[in-house]
Amino acid sequence: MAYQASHPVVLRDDPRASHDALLGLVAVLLGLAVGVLVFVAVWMGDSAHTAQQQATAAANRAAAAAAARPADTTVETPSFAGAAPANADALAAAHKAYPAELPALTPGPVVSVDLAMSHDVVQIAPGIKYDAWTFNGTAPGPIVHARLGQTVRVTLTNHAPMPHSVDFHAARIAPNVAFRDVDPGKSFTFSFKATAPGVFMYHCGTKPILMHIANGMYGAIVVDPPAGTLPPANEQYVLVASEWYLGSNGLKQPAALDMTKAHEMQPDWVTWNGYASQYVKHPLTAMPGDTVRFWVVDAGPSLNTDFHIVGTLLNRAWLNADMSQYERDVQTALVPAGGGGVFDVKIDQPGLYPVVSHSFAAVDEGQVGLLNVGNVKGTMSH
Ligand SMILES: [Cu+2]
Repeated sequence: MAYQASHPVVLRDDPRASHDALLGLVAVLLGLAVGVLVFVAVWMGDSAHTAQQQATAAANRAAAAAAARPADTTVETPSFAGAAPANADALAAAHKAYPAELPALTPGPVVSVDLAMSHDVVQIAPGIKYDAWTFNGTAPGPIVHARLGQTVRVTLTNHAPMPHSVDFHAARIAPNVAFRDVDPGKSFTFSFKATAPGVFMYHCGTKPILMHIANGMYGAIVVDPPAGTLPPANEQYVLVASEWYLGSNGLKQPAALDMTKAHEMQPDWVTWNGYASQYVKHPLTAMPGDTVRFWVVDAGPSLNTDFHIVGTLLNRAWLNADMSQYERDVQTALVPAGGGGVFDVKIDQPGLYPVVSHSFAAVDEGQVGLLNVGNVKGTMSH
């Protein structure tokens, strides 16, 4: 894989730099004051000993004053979690939710996937703008759906001002060839055969990969096992979990990535399909007694998802998207960063069932949606 020569650096105000400069200035001024004291003492005929005592006393007072100052409480990476404009509720209602429905299969031996890579401002929560890097203009990129044995032909076109690439976890292929960087203005096509069923992540693999994934370059590919081998499902939804690390609140100007927060794994927002809580306002739907299948990918870049649906159990859990076997009646299933899982629920009682990561910090940061069973009215009180 070609390494990128240079990367944009997110410039951050460094409060310590100005703090240090101020300390330096105080030190110089103190030094001057001491010098003047010494000069005046000598000039007045006082002994050098007295001047020294006075200078020492002045220095001691300065040190005591410095020690008495409150500790430096400047936060280098403030959290912007939960930032919201006054009309957030109206914006959430007007937001067009990312379509979570599993798209139809493509007939024939080849599934063609066109991925245009570009830099776009996206919304990641009501009123929160983010300078994203995307596949086809959205984060996550398009959901790809293939059948085991089909050939997936991927065409990348780079409209961005820097190299990007794509890494499909569903592929068995030499990554130095297929996942290579594509320069700005260039196109590149590669193909792989879908040799394992499940749900898999795809993402930009250009270094630093943390930066490219955190900025929005990821998506999901579902590979169906042979027809008739899975229990039938009435509804099928694809959910991609991801974290967002913001350098500003994103209210007026789009926020850019804060790499320090990304390294510290301290997100501001965690989302299903790229937008905080979008399926609370625009719930996923099912009817009582339906089998609902969730194809879940955790795009990270770094945090796992603890998949859980409040008010039910996962009737079937194909953990790690191993479609050869499933566990029954699972309460919470781990979907690791860079991994996937497939989960069936069958809910008989009408109601609103929250779909969450049971790592509840993530819920507070937006990783929650609702499954509305039976078209009930209202919303969750919690
Ligand atoms: Cu990239």
